[in-house]
Amino acid sequence: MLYKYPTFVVVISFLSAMDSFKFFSLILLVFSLWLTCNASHHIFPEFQSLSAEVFQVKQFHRTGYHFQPPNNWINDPTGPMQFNGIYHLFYQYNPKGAVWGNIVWAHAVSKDMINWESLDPAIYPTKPFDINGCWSGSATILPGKKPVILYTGVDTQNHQVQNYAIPANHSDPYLREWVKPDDNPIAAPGEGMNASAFRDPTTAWKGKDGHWRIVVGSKRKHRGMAVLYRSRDFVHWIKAQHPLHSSAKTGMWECPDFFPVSLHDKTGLDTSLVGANLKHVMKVSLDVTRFEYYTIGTYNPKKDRYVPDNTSEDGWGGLRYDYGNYYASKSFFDDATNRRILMGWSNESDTPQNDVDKGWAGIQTIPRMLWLDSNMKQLVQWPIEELETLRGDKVEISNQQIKKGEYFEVTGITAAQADVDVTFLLPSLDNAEQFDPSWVKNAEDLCGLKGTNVQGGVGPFGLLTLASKYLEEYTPVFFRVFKAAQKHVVLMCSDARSSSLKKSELYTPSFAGFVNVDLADGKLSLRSLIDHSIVESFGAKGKTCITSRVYPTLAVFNDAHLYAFNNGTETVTIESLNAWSMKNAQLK
Ligand code: DQQ
Repeated sequence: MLYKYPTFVVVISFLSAMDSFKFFSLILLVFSLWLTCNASHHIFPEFQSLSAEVFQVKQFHRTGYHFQPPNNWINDPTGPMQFNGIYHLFYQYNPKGAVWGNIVWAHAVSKDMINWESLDPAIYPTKPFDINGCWSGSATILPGKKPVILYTGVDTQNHQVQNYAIPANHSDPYLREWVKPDDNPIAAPGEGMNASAFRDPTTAWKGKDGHWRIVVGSKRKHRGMAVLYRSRDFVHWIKAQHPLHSSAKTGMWECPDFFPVSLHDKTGLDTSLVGANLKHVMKVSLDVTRFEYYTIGTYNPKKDRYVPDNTSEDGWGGLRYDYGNYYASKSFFDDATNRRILMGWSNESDTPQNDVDKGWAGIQTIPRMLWLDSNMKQLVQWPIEELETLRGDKVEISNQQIKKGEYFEVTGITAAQADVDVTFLLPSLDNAEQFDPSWVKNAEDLCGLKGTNVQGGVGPFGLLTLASKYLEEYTPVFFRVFKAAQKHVVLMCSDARSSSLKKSELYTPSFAGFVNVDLADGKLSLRSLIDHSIVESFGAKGKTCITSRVYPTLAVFNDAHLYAFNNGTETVTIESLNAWSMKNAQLK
């Protein structure tokens, strides 16, 4: 059923009273300062070892099909791999509390990366070279089917060093037990290196000279860098004279990831592959702002240097895997299915005290397949197809017009736990709003300025996810099309400002990114994975992705609703909308 949106307008008009650009700029400024002051993991010693068992773990806002352990804090996915048909997810975990601290490598295994069985932690502090923490790293499968984990240990002097671990028993299909040989560490911060900025070794790649290479994230003053190491035997590593790549004023590079992508299709490539038919990707996680950016470029294996293409901005304004709450991601090549798979962590947007109260913090996002777009300038991501096995009841809508100011409810599915895939058909773009070139630098500000409530020409249109019945709460995910000099500019937003009645303590940004899409066919698609407190959205078939963490108070369980809306003057048509209730994943 279609509604003219009186209620919607009342609610959003109320919001719009506060919705001045200055106000949100101020909020953004305050938040940037807050983030800057709180770079790296926030330390809350008083909470670090408060066992979640003493608190009742609240199920409210826990997810149904995203990976979470039963309680406590989690962060980065580490060393994801597929070995003998079993997928391994290791992740940073605090066994003693719901804030960051006491970090070990927790371990879960799966046959499909959706249903997981948790095992005992694989790596935890026991040795002088990791006694103060077992931090992030990667897995490499050496010839002869020998997996090796490289990880950062925090040693007795609180220096970050790189270590290796190998399975205790290769014939255990789950590789439950890992051994840390005594010739660790394999790399320690040398003279002139910052011992607290030297971490997160990548998966290794092998050169034609038979030497393995890895990079380790680091910084020199404010220059972020990927320090290069080489080894013939995987045990003795020598630091190269120069980094594989570095970039001024980007600060500490955490969790670097470096891998090839095919120029021709979606097929994933082995990390060691070089040649003419591929490009390389370098992704880094920026500690200062807690977002990730990547470049597409060329790796010169002879010089061991990586140079980003001039179409990829190499710095703060660079392309992001995800413009929302997404960090410390890591990819791996799945040789069983020839895909490159990306895993990422979605942190809470709530206070540490709330994490402690609820007894858990952090979600792993749905694994994504990753490939190079046909324009060769960016990557494309899409939830792995295995997720579709959790699809239950389905609703289909087609050729439904939504006129200016209308919205309608998508009924018949569990809106708090759903997968929605919609394609909008746009009318003529003649009445799109004019794009001010100064907006190009900051999509998030633009979304803050022009949220769902500011009427446009073509858009805003999209979905209101996790919405309460009378729209007191909703997380809108939507597009807005602008007219620029030579082309149209498409803005995609996932705006958490209206996501919860509980406002004061939450981080509720108007996350946004531009979508580099050709609108010649007049179509724009949006897929959102909605799961109680997370909305993972994929615009234009995965060209722009945004994840939001939200904490509705009314739009929970069966009281959550899903709407499609249009607040542009131009009618848009839903060419097709397919929405599914999602079953729970099995998380044992
Ligand atoms: N988390 C790990 C570090 C890494 C950071 C510690 C990124 O190794 O740099 O838990 O979130």
